[in-house]
Parts: sequence; C-alpha cells; structure tokens
Amino acid sequence: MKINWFPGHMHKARLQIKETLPQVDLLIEVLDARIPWSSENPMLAELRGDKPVLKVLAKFDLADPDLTQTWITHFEKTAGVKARPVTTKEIPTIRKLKTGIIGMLPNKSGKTITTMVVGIPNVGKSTIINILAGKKVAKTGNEPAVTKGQQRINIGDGIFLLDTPGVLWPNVENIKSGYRLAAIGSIKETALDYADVGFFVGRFLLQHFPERLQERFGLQEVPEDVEQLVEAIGRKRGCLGRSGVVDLDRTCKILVTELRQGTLGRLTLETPSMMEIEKIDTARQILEKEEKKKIKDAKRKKRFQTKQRAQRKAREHRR
Ligand SMILES: Nc1nc2c(ncn2[C@@H]2O[C@H](COP(=O)(O)OP(=O)(O)O)[C@@H](O)[C@H]2O)c(=O)[nH]1
Ligand SMILES: [Mg+2]
Repeated sequence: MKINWFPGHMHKARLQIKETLPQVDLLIEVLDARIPWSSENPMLAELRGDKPVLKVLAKFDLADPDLTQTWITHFEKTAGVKARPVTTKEIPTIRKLKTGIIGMLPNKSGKTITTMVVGIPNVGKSTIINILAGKKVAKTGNEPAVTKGQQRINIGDGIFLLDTPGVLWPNVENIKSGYRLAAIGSIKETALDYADVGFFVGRFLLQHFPERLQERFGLQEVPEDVEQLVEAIGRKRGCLGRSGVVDLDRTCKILVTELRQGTLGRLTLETPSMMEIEKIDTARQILEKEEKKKIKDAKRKKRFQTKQRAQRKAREHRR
C-alpha cells in the first residue's frame, strides 16, 4: 500500500513545525489508538528536540484497552514523553489532558504554558482542540496546515492552545503501516482498493482474533486462509455476483467497514514488538533496494565504459 505524500508537502509541513516550535512549551501529538505507531510522524521525535510531548492515543473507544496500555508503557520509556488514552465517548478523558500538561511542566507554575496539537490527518486533532477550547475553533475535516496568524486560545489553568493543528505525514516507508492506515480509513476512499485492504484485514484478524470473525459473521469453523474467509463472509452476507460467485470487492468492503465502525469489537492493529520486527524488515528492504541500484549503476557504468572504449578504438582505427 503506497501512500502519496508529495515531498514538497512534507517539506512544507516540516518547515511549519520548525517555525512554530519555538513558541510552544509542549506538543500534544495525537495518534490513533488502533495504530499508535503507524499514525506517528516518523520525524517528529527528531524535530521536537527536547520539547516535551504528550502523546494522545485518540479514539480509545475503538482500540483494545490492554494493548493501549502496552503502548503507553512503551512510549513513556522515552524521556520527555507521556501518553494518555482519550475518547469522545468520555469527554473528561480529553479535558483531563490539561492536568497531564501541567504535570509535565511542573517548573512552569505561575507562568503560562503554550501548547500545540499535531498529528497526521483524521486522527481527531480538531475534535480535541474544540473540546479543550470549549467551543468550535478548529475546522473539522481537511484543514490546511496554516501557522501564520494562529490564534492562542486560553483553555484555562494557565494553558494556551494554538487554534490550528500541525498536520504531519504518516509513516510512508513501511508497507504494512500503509495498509493499517487504509484499514482504519485514514487514506481517502478513492485511492483505495477494498480487496487489497480487505485481504490485509482478513489475514490480520485470522491470525490474531479468529474468534471475533466467527462470532460476527456466524462462522462454524475458523477458515483456513484469507480466501476461504472472504468466501465464507461473502456467502453469509449474500454478496454474490450473477453466477453465484462471491463478489470480492463488496465482501472486502463489508469487512473493512465493520472494522472501522468497531462492530468487530475494540481492536488494535499493531504492537510494539510487531513494530520492532517491521522496522528491521523495512530497513532491510531499503538497503536491498539501494544495493540493487548500486549493482545496476555499476553495470551501467561498465556498459558506458565499454561503449567509450569501442568508440575510441574505432576512432584510432580510422586514423
Ligand atoms: N469513534 C471515535 N471517533 C472519533 C473520536 N474523535 C474523533 N473522531 C472522529 O474522527 C474523525 C476525524 O476527526 P477530526 O477531529 O476532524 O480529525 P483531524 O483531521 O485530526 O482534525 C471525525 O469523524 C470524528 O468524529 C473518538 O474519540 N472516537
Ligand atoms: Mg481537523
């Protein structure tokens, strides 16, 4: 699953964060609790320097509670990082972020604190800003990452919040992260092949939560592989084409939609240990790609030199 984030767009977002950071005492980084790693910006850790970060695991109502705790413990191993789960289903979880912020900057007592919300699209940044501000200040939906003319809103307890979130790009190098982002609906529908994402989701659920599939789709047995799973769901839900064959796209769309809506139960699609493995895999793939390029370039160089030698010889011969 390839995500298109234009280098120009990334560059701009990066500059905007760098420009705004000096005014900010603490960053509120919003992540999707279902994919805390894949919804992270791979460069924020470096961009923030030693600025404290409160990682907000948003949409906690859709994520697995135990795995959310595993992620919080993982994140908090890093100095200057705290993590909290929040959900709009329990507004106090969002309001209480203020106590978290104050707790992270104890030597600021008496002085004001300026914070800014950052995160990839669709994680819930505007929702959180609006709840903290107590009114609708951030546009929900697709806002441009405007930093000029930002307003500072007083959200009480000496905390000021910039009204426009910083929009960051997601993890684009890891292929599985791309699938997870697509699975939760973070990538636009038009750029999405339901069959591809459905197979990814099906495979994940078969491996980690087969009983959820059985229960939700009323399956007698756990299907052996993802093709059998799609076949079974398609039949159960009557997604049949003209000749009685299961309609792949329609069935996969059902599976993906059910995952997104939470009807398959609260799910987290990745764990810190999966992340470690995938990081190594991705690094290896990048290295392999570079190696291949090197070999290709060496061959190209050789071909070029051979051609030149032949040309030189021909010229000498003519003389
Ligand atoms: N289930 C659930 N949905 C949420 C929650 N917070 C936000 N959303 C939804 O996620 C979508 C994106 O929210 P938005 O605040 O616009 O995200 P932004 O692009 O990061 O600013 C909206 O449809 C929200 O209603 C939450 O805690 N739980
Ligand atoms: Mg928004």
